Amino acid sequence: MESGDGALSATSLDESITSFFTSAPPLKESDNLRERVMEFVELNSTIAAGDGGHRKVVCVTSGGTTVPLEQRCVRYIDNFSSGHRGATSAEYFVKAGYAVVFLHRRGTIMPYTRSLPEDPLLECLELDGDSSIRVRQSCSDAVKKSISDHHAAVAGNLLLKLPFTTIFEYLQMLQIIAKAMKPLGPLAMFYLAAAVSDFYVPWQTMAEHKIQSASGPLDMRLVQVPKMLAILRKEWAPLAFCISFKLETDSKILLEKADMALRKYKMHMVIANELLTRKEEVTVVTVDGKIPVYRDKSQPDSDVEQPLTELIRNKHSTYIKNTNR
Ligand code: 9Z3
Repeated sequence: MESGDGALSATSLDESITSFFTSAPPLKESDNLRERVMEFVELNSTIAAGDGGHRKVVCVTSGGTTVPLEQRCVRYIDNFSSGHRGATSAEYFVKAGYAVVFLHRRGTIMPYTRSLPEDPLLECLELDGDSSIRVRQSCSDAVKKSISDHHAAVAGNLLLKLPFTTIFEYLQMLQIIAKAMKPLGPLAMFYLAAAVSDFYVPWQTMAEHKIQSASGPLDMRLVQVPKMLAILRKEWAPLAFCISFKLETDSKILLEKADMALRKYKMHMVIANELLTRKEEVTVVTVDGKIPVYRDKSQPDSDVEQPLTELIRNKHSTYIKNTNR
């Protein structure tokens, strides 16, 4: 059943969530994933942070989810996201002392690789005689920095990288991560930058084999992906600080849609961004008002994620203080 604005009523939403999870192909190695996340969370929850409290943990989601059209998938629908927002933000959160669960689309930009060329293996390495390999001088500084920052993050238990491809994997993994982070209460944060499919083909109605073009035009029914933000806030991790992103290409509807998402899913913040300007500016939408955040254009290597994550960290700290009172 749909309410006036095209949204599902609470009961229908519950039903569509149950139906999504029961019909999704089971996540491979889900027990192993749960154990790894729980271990990461537990370990970090015992570590004291500089501010006198315990270490905060953020789940950063990054990259787009795919919607398979066939069970033995040859074709799929994709959602645009290079992974730049998520990877860059993850680096800043680690630098600020957060432990980061990085739930990312396989093959998209990873933390600490931004300053490397597109094909680092072939572009940064060269043969040194017949049996040795060395780093090209031109790449040397960038490679050293990437390796040492990445090593420090992983060795310090500040970065756990978990890849997904499909919408089924993404939502099942998000549920596992959120439930594992629930005991952290307000110290947990969700920074949901992944571009999540709005429509999917339910597994049981999906063709098993490659769809044949000889059968004529393709007629296929896509079902709405239930919005998991509501259940994340209500059940999976009710005390966590939750930030979702709203992407539009039409600036006229962007802020209104972000405001709707904030209220409807009870997010603490919605970050509104437009596809073309997303690297220059975003607007942080909260119940107290809208804050524009810009990249510092006077600095050639600057990015919008630096001021954005700084603002978010401050809001998160205030939230923790207010929640613990
Ligand atoms: C975003 O809006 C991200 O900022 C971008 C980042 C995907 C634009 P890049 O990875 O781009 O740096 O290339 N992510 C959320 C998009 C999304 O699917 N939001 C949903 C919606 O708009 C709400 S959960 O309905």
